[in-house]
Amino acid sequence: TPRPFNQLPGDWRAGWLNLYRFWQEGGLHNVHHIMARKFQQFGPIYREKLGVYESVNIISPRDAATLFQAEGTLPERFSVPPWVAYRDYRNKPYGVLLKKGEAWRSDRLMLNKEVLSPQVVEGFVPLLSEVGEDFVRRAQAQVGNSGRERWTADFTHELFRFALESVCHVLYGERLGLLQDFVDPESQRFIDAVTLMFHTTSPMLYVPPALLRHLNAKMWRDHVQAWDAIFFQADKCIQNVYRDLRLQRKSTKEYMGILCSLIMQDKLPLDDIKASVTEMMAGGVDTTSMTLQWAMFELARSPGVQEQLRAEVLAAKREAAGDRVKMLKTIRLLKAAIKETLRLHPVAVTLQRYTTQEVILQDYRIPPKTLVQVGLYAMGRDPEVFPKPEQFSPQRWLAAGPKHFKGLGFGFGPRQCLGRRIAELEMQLFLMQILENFKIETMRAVEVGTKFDLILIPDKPIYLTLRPL
Ligand code: HEM
Ligand code: 2DC
Repeated sequence: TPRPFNQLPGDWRAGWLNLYRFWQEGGLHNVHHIMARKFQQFGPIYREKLGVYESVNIISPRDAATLFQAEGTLPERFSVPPWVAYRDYRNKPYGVLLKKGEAWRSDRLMLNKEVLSPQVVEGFVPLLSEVGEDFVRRAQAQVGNSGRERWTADFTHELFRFALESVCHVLYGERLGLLQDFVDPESQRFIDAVTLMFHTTSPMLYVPPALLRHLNAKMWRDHVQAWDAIFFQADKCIQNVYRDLRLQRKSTKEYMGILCSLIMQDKLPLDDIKASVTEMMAGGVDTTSMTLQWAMFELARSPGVQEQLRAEVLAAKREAAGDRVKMLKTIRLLKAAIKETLRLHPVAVTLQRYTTQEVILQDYRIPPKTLVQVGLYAMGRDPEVFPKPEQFSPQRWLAAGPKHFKGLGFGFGPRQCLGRRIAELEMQLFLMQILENFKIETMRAVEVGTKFDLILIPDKPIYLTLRPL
């Protein structure tokens, strides 16, 4: 018979002591390393208490399968307290990210139709390709300007702009012009605000924000300022589209973007549309840009893999006569390379679900309403799950063998990432266009580690070189 909950390994009895140790160890930016170490210490399941938050942590794909298969129709994840606190403080409605229960489900079903369904997603291809082409053009200009036949830089900010331009093109059907030489300072403010919002979230993750609010701590004030800037900018974009639609300035022939479709459907209240569109605009910046940066870094370090990908892309291009939609159907290795990037460099350190019924994990009884976390970062580097985990090998995703609950970078099930299809297409098209035009190189053999800043990011700048083929 399964063992009782109280026998779970882990130091879960002393929540505040644990939180204190965590701070001392510099845990703030090392959540992923601490988790990996705890799995080594306690085995594939452990119970933990940090401050007031209790969780059970698992690492194996089998346990992840058990968890997600029991999640039901209204799955709930850990809802990031400072994000909730901001909305309550400013009286802003929640979007799908923070809604729960039936309210979440009805919004999410409407959004799925316009954001995730295969029919509409194909319509994103021309919009996202156009942005990719502009990036390539800009890179070529930079190569020209350098007078050295190459462009070497820390691409972080270039990729932030690329990502925001991309997500806005599909959301609003309009270009912001972020890949031009002159960048609108307002858009740059939005990008900086999203980074600041993530950065100020992590220190407040385990301290009840109500407490910080009372202390009026600088961290909380910065956090509020960051969200204010995000909502202000998003609102301006949304108002623009709304006005153009009302004045019938938009041509109804071509695809007009996700926001227009949602407004014209008229099935969601405008406030709910705005809340979720704002979340998508903010969610579309650091996520795809960091993943692309990691992908280029890995390809620069594995020139053999890079050549294989390039060969695949060029063959696909010939066969499809340049038709991007067709090309996307044949680039298996490139898709695997993105999965492989997210294995080593997931955006989310964990996936979380509250159990709704009792589940058995590693032969322990886990009661309902328990927060269970899948250690995504730890799983990606566990040699039991991925042999030779340190090797960047897209091929492993195409080889025979079970992949069941191993590729979880975007989460799972009805609560998985809403932007998944946008993110995947954006990254596939970007990498395709880069590989068609440039060799990606790194100058030095610098080891780059990972830092937790709510999302996982590189712990130092990554310098990359693009060299025309
Ligand atoms: C949720 C990852 C890009 C919007 C999530 C979750 C993960 C994730 C792991 C939680 C899923 C779960 O609990 O099962 C990623 C990664 C990205 C990415 C790895 C890119 C590489 C984006 C983009 C957008 C976006 C581009 C916006 C267009 C969202 C939203 C949610 C979410 C709104 C909450 C959905 C809900 O609760 O119903 N993402 N994401 N993400 N993501 Fe993403
Ligand atoms: C952070 O312990 C660590 O996709 C916490 O686009 C558990 C946790 C809960 C939810 C996760 C979060 C972590 C990391 C960032 C995620 C978020 C859910 C969605 C969000 C993974 C792992 C993200 C980046 C969204 C953000 C949209 C937002 C800007 C409006």
